[in-house]
Amino acid sequence: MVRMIKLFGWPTPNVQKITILLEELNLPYEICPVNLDRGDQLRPEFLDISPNNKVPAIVHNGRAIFESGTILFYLAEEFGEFLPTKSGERCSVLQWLFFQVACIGPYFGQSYHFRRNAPEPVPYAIARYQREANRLCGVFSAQLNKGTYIAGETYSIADIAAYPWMTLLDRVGVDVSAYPSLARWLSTIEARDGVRRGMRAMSDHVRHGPMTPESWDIMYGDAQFRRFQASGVGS
Ligand SMILES: N[C@@H](CCC(=O)N[C@@H](CS)C(=O)NCC(=O)O)C(=O)O
Repeated sequence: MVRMIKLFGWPTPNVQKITILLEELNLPYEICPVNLDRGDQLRPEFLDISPNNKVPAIVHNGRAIFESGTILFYLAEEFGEFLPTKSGERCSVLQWLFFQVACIGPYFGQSYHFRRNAPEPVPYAIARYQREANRLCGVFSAQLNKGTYIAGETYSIADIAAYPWMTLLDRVGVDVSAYPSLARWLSTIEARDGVRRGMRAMSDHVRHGPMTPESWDIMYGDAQFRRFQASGVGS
């Protein structure tokens, strides 16, 4: 019997990776919303589960796991799908999974931030992260010239990790028409039922309208540091 998985999240690309995998695996799960605009991610009870104050996190069989790449790896291992067992193929999936969490996520995230959320325009940062987002799409697209999926002919957690971020190309300064293999891959992935369900899973919680000054402070301002100042860590 599958014990219910608790998913702590908010409708963001890193959380959509997990809802896609859960839907693809047809697993029952309970969504525990962590309202990032309100600062739920900074509450002590959430920090016990996710010490870096970020979503996603899961709790399964009494074990708390944070970092989206680790959660994808754990669920694929635990339920025996979307991660090959043979060492060479497995390594190929893991390298593209790590490429997503180490490169695509952070650089796309910064490109998005400086284009949409920075308090003042910083042309160097906008150009720097836009160029890097484009360079990474070049790497991804070149790999997709060699196979249907990012790690070859088998759909895997590496595709699942990349997809939600690749739906944001226009917001990070990338014109998808410059990357035909990436455009072809996007259509292949978005046609999957599990992907569609996973992308919609938290749509009831999407914020409509701009960020308020209070939520900006929570996400990017002093609120991120108060707990360290209060405990004396890092002072
Ligand atoms: N490396 C982390 C990144 C997670 C992350 O950046 N989550 C964002 C939303 S996409 C978040 O929770 N931000 C809240 C905050 O920074 O306070 C992962 O892949 O899980």
